[in-house]
Amino acid sequence: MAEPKSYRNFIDGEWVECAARETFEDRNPADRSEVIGTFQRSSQADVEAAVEAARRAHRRWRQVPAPKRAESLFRMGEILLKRKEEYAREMTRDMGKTLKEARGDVQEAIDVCYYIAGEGRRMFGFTTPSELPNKSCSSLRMPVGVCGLITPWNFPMAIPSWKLIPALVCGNTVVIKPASDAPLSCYHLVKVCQEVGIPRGVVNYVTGGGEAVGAPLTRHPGVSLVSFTGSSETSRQVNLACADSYKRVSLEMGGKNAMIVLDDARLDLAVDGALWGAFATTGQRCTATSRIIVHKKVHKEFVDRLVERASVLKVFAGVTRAMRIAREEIFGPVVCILAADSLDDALEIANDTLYGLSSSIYTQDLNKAFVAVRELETGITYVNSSTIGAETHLPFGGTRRSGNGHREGAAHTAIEVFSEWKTVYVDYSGKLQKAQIDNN
Ligand code: UN1
Repeated sequence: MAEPKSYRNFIDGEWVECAARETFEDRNPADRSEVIGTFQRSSQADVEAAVEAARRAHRRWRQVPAPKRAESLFRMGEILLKRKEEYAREMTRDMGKTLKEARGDVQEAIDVCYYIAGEGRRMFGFTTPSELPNKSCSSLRMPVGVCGLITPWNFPMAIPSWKLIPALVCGNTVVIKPASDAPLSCYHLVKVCQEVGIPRGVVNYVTGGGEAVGAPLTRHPGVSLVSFTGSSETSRQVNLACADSYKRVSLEMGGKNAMIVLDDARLDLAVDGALWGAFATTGQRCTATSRIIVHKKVHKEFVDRLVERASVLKVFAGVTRAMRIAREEIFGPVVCILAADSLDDALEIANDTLYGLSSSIYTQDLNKAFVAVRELETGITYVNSSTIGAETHLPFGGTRRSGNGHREGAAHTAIEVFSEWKTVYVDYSGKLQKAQIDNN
């Protein structure tokens, strides 16, 4: 067993102890006797130092041309690729997902780096004709400022990368607080930022609890944007704190994701998808399949097949939509099966939830698949595939209590989250021209 290491905060380019000089232990969830490391138990004073450093660094970082910022992010992808195995192994010890899935988590961060590196040379704005002669109109993307990033334990490298990398390419500086249950993968990500030469103060890493570190970050007047992934209840508190100080806030919350299996579905495929969607990462994904809505004609056969394959696991069949198990997010390897009479009935059941993150439908009928894509009120819909496995270059996020209208991942929509529009009018007529007046 390796000696537990002592990990520090990263503030203004230095690895420092927290002001209170207190630490907490990060233990291996598969073997609680293994201490992976001690991390700083930070508080408001550390948040303040980190925000101050980020504010100072922002003045310079925003002036670095975006293609240059992006080159550093590309190099981060190269380093992560080289260390994929090492970081995946450490992630497994840190938060318990299988090695194969941990590799996928690191890969997701690599994909984000490569994709966003290209954004450095895109980040498109718009030009449009003016209503007046000899005048140009355009709009540019500007950074938002200091971003407070608060990330969960279940995708401990992927989700920090969804937020950190787009924030940086847009010219923002950040203070990142990883989940206390799994702070190590985010530490690695921040180390790599340092290694590729991202200037001091641009990326700050502060560990500690939600109340002690997360809350002051959401309240701090020097923070312009908060991006949070976690439960709907904590998101509500984050949202309220951000409202007080007029911050932009992007929230990624839970799900109660439904998979519909119609009577013409390939059941072998649907059973494979159900097992993967419900039980991968032991169901600890916000995209996990937690309701399977099966057409009554194939209900018995589907349940038999699924139960046979999942016999070592617990499967809850014969559920009705009013039951708590069919309504509340469990975030564990639990799935419930509901019966439906028709596509319309299945869609109604699927939409009968407070959440709206992911959904899926298994059918061989293209017409029904497209109807489902249109009618399922979720941010993501899969056809003939389970509810998990989003790719980083497409918008990620949900409707209702799964999100607040933003889409992260690393898609162009992440650039929307982390940039501010500046509209520029250039009048080269050499005289005073009045919009809405002179041309009417
Ligand atoms: C999450 O569940 O919190 O789509 C994120 C997926 C992964 C990301 C999940 N790429 O399942």
